[in-house]
Amino acid sequence: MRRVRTEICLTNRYCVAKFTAMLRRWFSASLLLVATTLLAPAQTILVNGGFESQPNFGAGLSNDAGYSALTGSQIPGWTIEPGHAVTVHNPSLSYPVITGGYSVNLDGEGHNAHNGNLYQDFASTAGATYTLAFDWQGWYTTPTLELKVTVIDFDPLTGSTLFTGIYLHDLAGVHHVTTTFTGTGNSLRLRVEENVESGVNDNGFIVDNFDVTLTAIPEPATYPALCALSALAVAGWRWRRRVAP
Ligand SMILES: [Ca+2]
Ligand SMILES: [Ca+2]
Repeated sequence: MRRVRTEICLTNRYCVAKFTAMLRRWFSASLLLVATTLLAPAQTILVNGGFESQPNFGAGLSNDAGYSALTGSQIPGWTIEPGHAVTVHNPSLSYPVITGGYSVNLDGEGHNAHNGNLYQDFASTAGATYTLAFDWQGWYTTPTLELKVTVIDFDPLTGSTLFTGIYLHDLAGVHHVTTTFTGTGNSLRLRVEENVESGVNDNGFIVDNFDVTLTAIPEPATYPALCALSALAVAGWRWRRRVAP
C-alpha cells in the first residue's frame, strides 16, 4: 500500500512541486550556512594589541607621569625580550600617543644599550588567511632608524618568516599598515623591533594598534553536508524532469 501511495505521489504534480520546493529550501539553507561561515566577522587574535591594558604603568625601570620603561611580561599579552625595556607613553605630559590612553615608544630608554624589542606568540590554522594591521609614527628626528615588524614560524623543519615589514623613519605622522599572511598550523610570533638598534634613548618610533585577524574558513564538517544537500538537489531536479509530462 505504501509503495502504491509513493508511486501515486511521484506522478502527482502537486507532490513533485512540493518536494522540489523543499529541496530548494534545504539547498538555500546550506548555501546560507556556508556563506555565513565564510563571511563571519574577523576574529581578533592578539591580546592587548593597542597596549591599553597597563597594570604596571609607573612600576618600570624608570618612570615619570607620562612614561614607564617596562620589562619582561609587564605589558599584558606581550613579552619584552630579555635585557630590553619597552617605553609606554600616556598623553599626560604630551608624549606622543597614537590611539587611546597608551602607546609604545620603541626606544626602551636605551636600557642595557638595547631598544624596545617585544613580541607576541599566537596559534595559527594551516592555510587560513590572516590580516595584520598596526600604526606607527616617527617622533624625534632619527633618520637612520628603521622599524621592523615580522611574523615568524619557528618550526625547526618547516619554519620560515611569513612577513617582513621594514619602515624607514619619518616625521610624516601616523602610518597605518595592513598586510596578509598565511597560517601554517604552528604557533607564530609577531615581533616588533628597531632595525638596527640604536641602543640609546632615541625616541624614534611610536607604535600602536597591532591587530591580527583570521578570515574564518568553513569547518571541515560543513563540506560533506553541503555535498550531500547538493547531490539531493540534483537528484530532485532529475526526478522532476523524469516525471514531468
Ligand atoms: Ca593604544
Ligand atoms: Ca624615550
